[in-house]
Formats: sequence, structure tokens, C-alpha cells
Amino acid sequence: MKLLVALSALELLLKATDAFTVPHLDKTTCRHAVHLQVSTLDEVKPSSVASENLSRTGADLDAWRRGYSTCPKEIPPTKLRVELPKDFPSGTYYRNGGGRYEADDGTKVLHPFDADGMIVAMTFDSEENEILFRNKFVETKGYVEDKATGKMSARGIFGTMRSGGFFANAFRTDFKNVGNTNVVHVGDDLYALWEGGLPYKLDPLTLKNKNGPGEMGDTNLDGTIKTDSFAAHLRYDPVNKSYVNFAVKFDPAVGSKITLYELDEQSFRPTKRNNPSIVSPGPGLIHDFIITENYCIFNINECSLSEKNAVKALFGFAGFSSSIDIDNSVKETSIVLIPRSLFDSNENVSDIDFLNDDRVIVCKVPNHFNFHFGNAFEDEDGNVVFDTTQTSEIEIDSMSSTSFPVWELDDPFGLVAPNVLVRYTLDIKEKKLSSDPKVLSTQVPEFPTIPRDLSARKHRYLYPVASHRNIEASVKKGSGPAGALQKVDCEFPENTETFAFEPWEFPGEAVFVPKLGKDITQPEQEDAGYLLVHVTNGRDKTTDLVVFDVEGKGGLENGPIIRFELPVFLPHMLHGNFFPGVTF
Ligand SMILES: *[C@@H]1O[C@H](CO)[C@@H](O)[C@H](O)[C@H]1NC(C)=O
Ligand SMILES: *[C@@H]1O[C@H](CO)[C@@H](O)[C@H](O)[C@H]1NC(C)=O
Ligand SMILES: *[C@H]1O[C@@H](CO)[C@H](O)[C@@H](O)[C@@H]1NC(C)=O
Ligand SMILES: [Fe+2]
Repeated sequence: MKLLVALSALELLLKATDAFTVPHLDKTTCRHAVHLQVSTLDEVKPSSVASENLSRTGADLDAWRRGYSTCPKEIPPTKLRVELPKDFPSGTYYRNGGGRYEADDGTKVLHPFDADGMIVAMTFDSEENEILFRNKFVETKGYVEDKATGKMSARGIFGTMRSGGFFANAFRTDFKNVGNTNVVHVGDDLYALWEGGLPYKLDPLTLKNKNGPGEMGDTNLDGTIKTDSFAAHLRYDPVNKSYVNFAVKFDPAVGSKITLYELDEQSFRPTKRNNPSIVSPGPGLIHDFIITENYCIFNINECSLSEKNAVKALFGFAGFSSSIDIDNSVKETSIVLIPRSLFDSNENVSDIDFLNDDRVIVCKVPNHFNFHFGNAFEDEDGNVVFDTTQTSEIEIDSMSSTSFPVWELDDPFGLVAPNVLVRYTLDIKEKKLSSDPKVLSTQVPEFPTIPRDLSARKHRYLYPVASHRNIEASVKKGSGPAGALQKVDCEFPENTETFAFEPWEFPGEAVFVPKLGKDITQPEQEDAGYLLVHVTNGRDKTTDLVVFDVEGKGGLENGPIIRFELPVFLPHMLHGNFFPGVTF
């Protein structure tokens, strides 16, 4: 359940109310000695996990389950002494993710995506060999209310219930904006993003709400965001120095409407005259997208509204996310390419019926489902190339629960089809695949990271998390949590490197930090950087920061160059980014 579902479930079920009358680490050899004021690197204890108690991907699932535990404390900005490589740039690594798994009255969060957001920030200073560490829960309206009342004040989209049982939940569709999915630093501000609502504006140093007291800090950016939500997956355009993002809204009468935004990277205000939008029939399950120089690209699956589950959800017997049915039986899915020129068009670019409007390119490709894309670019021949972590099918229903946390299932990964990383090359003139999809990794890849400055440009390497060990590619069902990192060579996949952690260790999404003095946009220097990752140890309830030097062949497989225990345990987290130059 490390996957992320994107749906505009708020709108979905508000409308549904109308629609239904009823209501590895061999003891790391660190090239750089680590001195911490907080703790030292412990000896890695011998494995206590019998092979019979490991999942098919080699994970200790009991340890994985304990990774979904509340972060025990907030640490104010605190200096750690860590010897850093001299070419490690100054800057701040921010990450967001669910941090709180029960209310004070004991009411549990039932799905990881319903947990209150928490930001962890690490500001690197390689001259002083210091890291400024801090972590804080995102002070959303719901979080503040929960803290004040001791209760779970609102339902979560994935099944978490308000305190008070059945009568406190039936017909409640006012969800908590948990602000838990991504975090971006813009100008002098930090924004916590959650796709079901507006961003929260935070102080980049203290991580407190920027507005207040009294105001919560959720913002539509002075009217910039015209929808009541804003996706958590903005994409960076390093050439035009802008962010492109989208919002999805579902209305049963119209379908799903996807609205596009292009914002300046410094001001976070529009750079273009329009906010193009497209409409598609049926509810959308759209969490992520990608851009190239000329296109915004979505994968739009055939979905329908599950009436049965929507009614159950209204009564509090199901999570709202279960109301979307993905049709796993269809043969094709639509890759939809929206020209970025529409942002500047003089035409009406609102509510474009993408299936019947020749301004939008639709390529049918074999059906698959993906939460996350790696990257996209236009190649020398004018093809659009993109990489995606996909599955053959997905069951949203099985991913939501209203009675116990999903991670407590006996076999939580049993029903999940394992991910593969696949490259698609599209001939956009012919509106079809120009070659067969190419499989790049079968080791259950997820969170495919690329260097920020290669976004929308041609890339060779991707850095996803992967399972502890590789599994047979032919297997239809039975996945596993993240237990390794990969450096995937998209041109020569046989050169892909993998570093596996211990069965009880679970890496989150990695970030790539380019080395000072290197230009990663030059093909021969593309991998000249460090890979940073938080590794959650669910056996000991500790979290380490682990750094790899991935430049050159064998860089990743040589193991970490820095590894130390953070001052606080961090549960499994979601998305983050490194912002060079952000110091305090
Ligand atoms: C496997 O896990 C179960 C349940 O936690 C435990 O009772 C059992 O002793 C474990 N088996 C081994 C060989 O460690
Ligand atoms: C990016 O900037 C270039 C140069 O200013 C401009 O020609 C191009 O249209 C811009 N691209 C987009 C998608 O805005
Ligand atoms: C643009 O105009 C609006 C009304 O202002 C209509 O509702 C849209 O359907 C129309 N969009 C297109 C693509 O013609
Ligand atoms: Fe995501």
C-alpha cells in the first residue's frame, strides 16, 4: 500500500450524495566518519527473521507494519555534525509523508494516505560539516482540531473514520486535508501539497504555518488556483524555470475535469494567460503526470463509479476511494498529450472534450495502471518517450478499509500486482506506439526519481526504490514493499545496479543531489551526484539518512558513503525534493 491513489474523492462523493437517494548493509564502511550529537551508528544486529517469515520479496512484514507508527516527536531546528563531501552542495532536503497514525482518543488511521502530513527538513552545509535537522506535523485545520479535541475530527478519503462510530460517520463527506503528499520550496515559502485540497503555506525554517495565528495557511495563491484542489505532483521545467501542475475534479454530469497550471518557479504565480482544461467521461484516478518541452501527458484509464461502494462509503462502511472502479478488462488505455501551446492560445481552451478535439493527441497503448511516472522527453526523431512504473491491474476496493488499518491485513501484498518500470515511445504524428514498450526493471520499482534539472529532458538513468529481492516477472499477483534502491540504465537495462537493505529496512523515495562543479545536463556527467534516502527500520523503530555516491559504474552497489541515525524515528514517508541554495 505504498501506492498513492489520486482521485478527487471529495467532489466524487459530494456528488454521489445527489446521485443516490439513499443516502544491505554489511555494516557500512563509511568513507566519511560520522559524528552525531544525537546518536551513533549502531552495529547492525544479526537477522532475527526466519526465512519463513519473510514475504516473497524478502521483506519482514512485521517490521514493515511497525513502519506505520506515529512519529514520536517534533524536533526544532537542531544542528548535527556530519562530515560531508566537499562537493556536496548547500541546500535543503524536504520530505512530506503521513506522520500520525491515531488520534489521542485512540481512533486509528486506517490507511497510510489518511495520516496527517509531517515535514522533515535537512539543510546541508558542507563547509561547516553541519546538517540542520527539524521535523514538524503540518498544521492543517484537521490536525489542529484533532490536537485540541483529542479526537479524529474528520473522515479520511481512504477509510479512516471520525471518532464516535457509525452515527458520527454516516453521511459525512467533509474530509480532512491531511497535507501529506509532497513539499516544494518556492521563493521564501514552503508548500505542503495534498491532491484533494489546497496547499498549506509553511515557514521553510520552522515548518510552522505562515499565516496565523487564526489563519490556517491553506492558500489558493492569491486566486491563482481556480479549482478547490491542486495536485501533489508538480513537474519542473528547467528551461522555462516554471512548475506545471494540474487539478482533477469529478462531476457525474460532466465527467472528470483536468485543469492545468503553469507557475513561475520563484513567484508561484501564473506565467501564461490560460488554464487549459480537458474533460473526460467517468471519474478520474489521476495522481501524477509528466511534461515534455511541448506537452503535458496523462494516462487516463477506463474508470466507472462503483455505486455499491459509493453508498457503502456514504454510510461509513467503506472508504471513499473504493468508489472508483478501474476496468481491468479493457485492452487499451489512453495516453493523452495536451499541447503546452494551449497555455498561450487565443482560443477557448476550457473544457476541451479531449476524445473529440484534434488539438489534443490521444495514443492508445496496451492497458496498464500507474501511480507514478519517471520522466518524459521528445527524442531526436520527434517521438515522445516516457517511463512509468505500472501494474497490469489494480483493485482500489481492496486498498481501503473502515475497521482496521490496511497494513494489518494478513497478506497485504497478496492481491497487489507487482510493478514494472516500462518505457513507451510514441509516434505522435501517427498517434501510436513507434516500438513495443520496453521493460526496464521488474524488481517492483516505485517512486522513480530523476535529477530535477533533467525533468522534461532526455535522461538515461532513473533511481526508483525496488523490492528487497527480485521476483519472477511472470507473477501476476503478490508484490512487496520497498527494500532496495536501483540505478536503472534506461538505454542498457542490463547495466542496472541494485542496492538492497536488510529485510526490516524500508527506503523511501530517493532524491538526487548533483555534485558541485558538475553539469548533469551533459550526458557523460548525468550521474555525477549523490542519492539521499531515509531508511525506516521497522524492527528497531529508527530511521537513518543514507547517502550514496552514484557517479560511475558500481557507485550504487558499492554501498553508502554516509549513514547515520536521525534524531527521531520517521515512519514510511512520501514525496520530497532537494532545493539547492536554500540555507538559513
Ligand atoms: C514467525 O512469525 C510468527 C508470528 O510472528 C512467530 O510466532 C514465529 O515464531 C516466527 N517463526 C520463526 C521461525 O521465527
Ligand atoms: C519556453 O521558453 C522559450 C524561450 O523563452 C519559449 O520559446 C517557449 O515557448 C517556452 N515554452 C513553453 C512551453 O512555455
Ligand atoms: C469554452 O467556453 C465555455 C463557456 O464559456 C464552454 O462551456 C466550453 O465548452 C467551451 N470550450 C470549448 C473547447 O469550446
Ligand atoms: Fe505520488
